[in-house]
Amino acid sequence: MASFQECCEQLKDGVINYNRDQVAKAAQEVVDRGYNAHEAVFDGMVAGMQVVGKYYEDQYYFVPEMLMCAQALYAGLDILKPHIPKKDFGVKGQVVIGVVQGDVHDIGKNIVKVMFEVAGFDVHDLGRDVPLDEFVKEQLKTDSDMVCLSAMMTTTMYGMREVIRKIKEKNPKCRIMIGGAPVTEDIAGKWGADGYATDANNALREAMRMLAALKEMYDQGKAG
Ligand code: B12
Repeated sequence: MASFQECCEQLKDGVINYNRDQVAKAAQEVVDRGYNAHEAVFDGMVAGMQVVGKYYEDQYYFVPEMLMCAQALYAGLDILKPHIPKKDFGVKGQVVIGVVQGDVHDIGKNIVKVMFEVAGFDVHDLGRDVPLDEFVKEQLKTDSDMVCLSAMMTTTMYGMREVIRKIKEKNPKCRIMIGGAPVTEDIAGKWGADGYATDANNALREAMRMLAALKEMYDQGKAG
């Protein structure tokens, strides 16, 4: 019988070696044994993807390997996602989320989305490589409280600045959070984002803080 630690090792190793079957089997084992699916995502698969990034930097892996690693990760995420326990933190909201134009890295965005969903947020997912104006349109259409922008490349992250500017012009009350590997708190502040987080767990925490503050403003009739 595999321990939780062993399952995480299998998940990590399966992502690194782009072995979808191994990842799916270990993910199923996590579910069958009632282990914590949330922790398995981070301690297993995300940890594996960090090693993949290192391999790519060292030119040991190239794009085809990265792609297969991503596919292996998704095979596990599909199995684990429905078993991440729902939590009611008492703060809920409507959120638009997507990866900005030119960028197809969507694993991080999808993990952030899972965290929002388990907390009971209403998530409008625009996907990846999203034309910048789509964020503005979707926010207005859904009257969402918050827009979350993801970018994984130094070249694509500049699109965020434009989206922030346009959304703030149309609806100053909307809260905007940005994230992804090249983004820093400093950049978020300079570009006028209301929030920033380094990972999906902190993204949820930050979103709840922002939405609670927004609700308080509305309650006091000061919004806008
Ligand atoms: C997997 C991968 C790919 C896969 C993506 C598959 C997919 N469906 O996502 C594929 C093969 C398609 C790919 C392609 C490319 N890639 Co790539 N890729 C990666 C890799 C190895 C892992 C990314 C990942 O999924 N990480 C795991 C997730 C869980 O972490 P994460 O994305 O950081 O997300 C977390 C946080 O950032 C945060 N977060 C993310 N989004 C948001 C949003 C908000 C609002 C918040 C609050 C938080 C938040 O929370 C997440 C979860 O905890 C990285 C290396 C790395 N170190 O990141 C390179 C990397 C991102 N890729 C890179 C490059 C260069 C490319 C290519 C240009 C390569 C090429 N020559 O073609 C293409 C670009 C394609 C394009 N137009 O987008 C570079 C980017 C360099 C840069 N700084 O600009 C990296 C950093 C590799 C490197 N070291 O050079 N890639």
